[in-house]
Amino acid sequence: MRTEQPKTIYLKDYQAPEYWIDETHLTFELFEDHALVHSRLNMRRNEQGAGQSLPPLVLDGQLLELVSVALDEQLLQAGDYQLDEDTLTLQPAAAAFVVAVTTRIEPQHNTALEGLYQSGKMFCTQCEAEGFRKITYYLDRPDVMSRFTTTVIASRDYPILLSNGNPVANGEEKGGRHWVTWEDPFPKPAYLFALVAGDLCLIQDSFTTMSGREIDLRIYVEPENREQCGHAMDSLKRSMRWDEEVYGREYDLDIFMIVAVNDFNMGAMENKGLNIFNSSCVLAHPDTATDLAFQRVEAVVAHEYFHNWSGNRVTCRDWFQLSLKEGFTVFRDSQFSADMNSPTVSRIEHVGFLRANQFAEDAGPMAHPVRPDSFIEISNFYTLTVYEKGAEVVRMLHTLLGEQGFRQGSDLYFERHDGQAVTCDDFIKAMEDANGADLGQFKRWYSQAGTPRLAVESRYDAAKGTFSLLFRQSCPPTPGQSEKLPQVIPVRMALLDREGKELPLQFEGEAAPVGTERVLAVAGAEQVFTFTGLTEEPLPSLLRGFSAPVKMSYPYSRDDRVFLAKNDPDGFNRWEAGQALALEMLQGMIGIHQAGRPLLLDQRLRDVFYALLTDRELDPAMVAEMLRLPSEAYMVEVSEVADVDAIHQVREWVRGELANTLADVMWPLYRDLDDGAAYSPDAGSMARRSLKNTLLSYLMLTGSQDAVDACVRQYVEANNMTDRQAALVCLVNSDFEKQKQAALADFAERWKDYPLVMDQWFSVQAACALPGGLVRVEKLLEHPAFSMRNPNKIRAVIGAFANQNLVNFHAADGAGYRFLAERILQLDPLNPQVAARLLTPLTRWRKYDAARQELMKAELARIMAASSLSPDVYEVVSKSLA
Ligand code: B3K
Ligand code: ZN
Repeated sequence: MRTEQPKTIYLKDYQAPEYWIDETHLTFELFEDHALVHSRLNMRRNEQGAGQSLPPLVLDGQLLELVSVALDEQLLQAGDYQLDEDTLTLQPAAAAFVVAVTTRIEPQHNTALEGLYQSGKMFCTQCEAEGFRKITYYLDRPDVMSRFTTTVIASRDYPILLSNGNPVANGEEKGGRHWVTWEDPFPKPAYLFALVAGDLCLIQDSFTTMSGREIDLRIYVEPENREQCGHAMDSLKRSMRWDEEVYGREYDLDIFMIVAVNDFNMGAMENKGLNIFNSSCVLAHPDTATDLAFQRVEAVVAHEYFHNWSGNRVTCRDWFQLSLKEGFTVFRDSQFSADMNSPTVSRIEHVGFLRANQFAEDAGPMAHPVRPDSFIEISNFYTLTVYEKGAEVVRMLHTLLGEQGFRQGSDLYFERHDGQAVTCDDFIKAMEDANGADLGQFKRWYSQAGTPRLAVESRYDAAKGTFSLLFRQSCPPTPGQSEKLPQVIPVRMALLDREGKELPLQFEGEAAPVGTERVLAVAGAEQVFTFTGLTEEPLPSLLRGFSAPVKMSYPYSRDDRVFLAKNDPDGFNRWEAGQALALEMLQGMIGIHQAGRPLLLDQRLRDVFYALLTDRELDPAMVAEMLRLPSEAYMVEVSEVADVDAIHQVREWVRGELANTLADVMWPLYRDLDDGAAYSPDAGSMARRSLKNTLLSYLMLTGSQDAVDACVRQYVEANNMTDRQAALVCLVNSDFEKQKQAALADFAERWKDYPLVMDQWFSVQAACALPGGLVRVEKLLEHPAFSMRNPNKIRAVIGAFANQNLVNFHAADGAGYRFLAERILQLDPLNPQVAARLLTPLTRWRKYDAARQELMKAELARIMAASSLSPDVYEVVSKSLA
């Protein structure tokens, strides 16, 4: 923890490095209470832009004990170098030289989980973004790429010793110690370095690449998890095949390894040839993991694998370009998930998440462009904007250039920049050059923060048979950006007739209609598109598939929305119409509720639901999505001033009304779906479980004995975790105290030895909106399975409470805010990255009423006043209060 004010780093200050590191030779001696790291760096001056005299060599290093440093084999004395908190400075005497450094570190005390640390007994690393400097002194920046050779020496208690690349030698040492040397032939930045040492079991498989090379696939886990790796392995093989087929990308090393660790700050890390994963993103067995967890494992395995090209072979010049690899790779993994599952449902889930969460970030004090201009702590910029909005930007390119044009662009990008560290401009340039396109204006998506608004109106001229769409775009100010320029917004659309059929589309000036769906590239602040040849006024279906991350409005009547929810041939827009209908009604009812008047449900929502429940032709997963009302988080996001109590009460009341008036059609459907079939992980079975469990949660709202009996039976008889957990959620959120306690006790007893399952047990309770949430959460913190050292546990209890349990977290007395602030202050000295992330709900204070604003700000101020904050927490708190 440091005392001086953290510095801001600016993109505009970027300068190429003064030295390169051609080769990096590392030797790790691992002991129980410390590790020695010996590094030998073959360095050379960067001749580009070089002046006469040799500049000093400034190596990054943090929390290191320097044991020795030598330059060209000469041991240096204290006066020969300068050492401060963050750097080691030497003066080279020649343009090429060798630096040899030994540092001593204590992985067992590394609670920040960055650099080299211990998770349980296992040693592992996390170096992105700037963790390598906690291992040894280095040029810890992504544009310095080096060939690594790594030797790991440890006691035989650690039989598995891993690093990047291929194992090239191994041997025994005296005293029961042994060693393995790994060589990675691909130059890489230090953030992709990895090391693992532990007593792990191996699950092995192989993959034959498109050119016929045989790749050795290995998943290493702790022995008790051996049975839970099949899904990750299958997902890996599917990802490898998919990247060959869709992007023409082949794997390059002979081995690909995944290691699962229990203590990990995020989901996973794409280290070259040695991906390290949070165990929650590897392990999946039907008895212990829900369908959602299965899908997450598939997506994260794919994401990290795809990084091998979009991230590792072509990496980022500096951390401002983070979205170059993250936005592109999230886009790639979402395409993969769409291909492996239902594309429409998968898009609906993505968009739901983006709108509830990224839009909120874009409207808050931490709003930043996809390519930020400045940061204090880069760890704070692994955000939804960089990842999710970044992926939407790449998706828009795909929409504008088309499948083939996009592929030509990505081929050129990979070919042109293989082995380089590049920028978002280079990515766009490749897309431009491959397509002869001008993306100059499009690039504003990288530099302007905030969610654009797109207001659409239409005019129908019966006499001329024309229909015009008028688009007006604007973008609200965000911190540091008061004025915004128009962006290129691709609007995928169709025009529907009275039966819901798509009409042929002919622009004014075109000789004949072309197709029934178009992408309109809205580029002006105001722009009109006129269609001709129309004999009746059409109903537009706009922004299909959410073709741009904007807030679009069009003056649909409620009946229009009902019509679209029932008839739009585009599945995504059917869902969207239903959501918009429900949202509009809910918002109206919130006003009525606040005025103290009785609520009444517009029958049209019930009619839409009835149609969904009785149409057996529809995909059950799609029906499940359409039966879900807009989330509380999304309702907060679209509120001017969010009244969380009213949102919760009105939403629950509407759910209850729907359940009570539709129970007669829900029951037979539930019973049909609850057919006791053997568990299967395929998409069709997942879809049926999704609908069944959505129905169960509605039926439980009727409060009937039949419902609770069905729920208890489902809990007891379930042959998979999806059904069991869904029943548990319903019981926990019900007033059936006896059944609830019985299920919770049973669950805890049954799964006490499964940390990931216990995470579910924690989060189901932490998210329960019934009164008394804070007291329950405080009790959960006392549970022996809870630990402030394990990020998964922190997210399962504190994270679930603050992010998902809105009514309890926002309790009017501010107790929820105080609780969170206290936990953050407690966590910051241990793990600043996770502490800073926990702050998110407090940063959204501007969304709430004056009294809550004051309470939230007071807690932020209390954190700010604490004596020694990490730069991570300091940055988020100071920007939130600014
Ligand atoms: N690249 C890593 C994220 C590292 C976060 C460091 N604070 C995981 C991923 O996006 O694939
Ligand atoms: Zn990533």
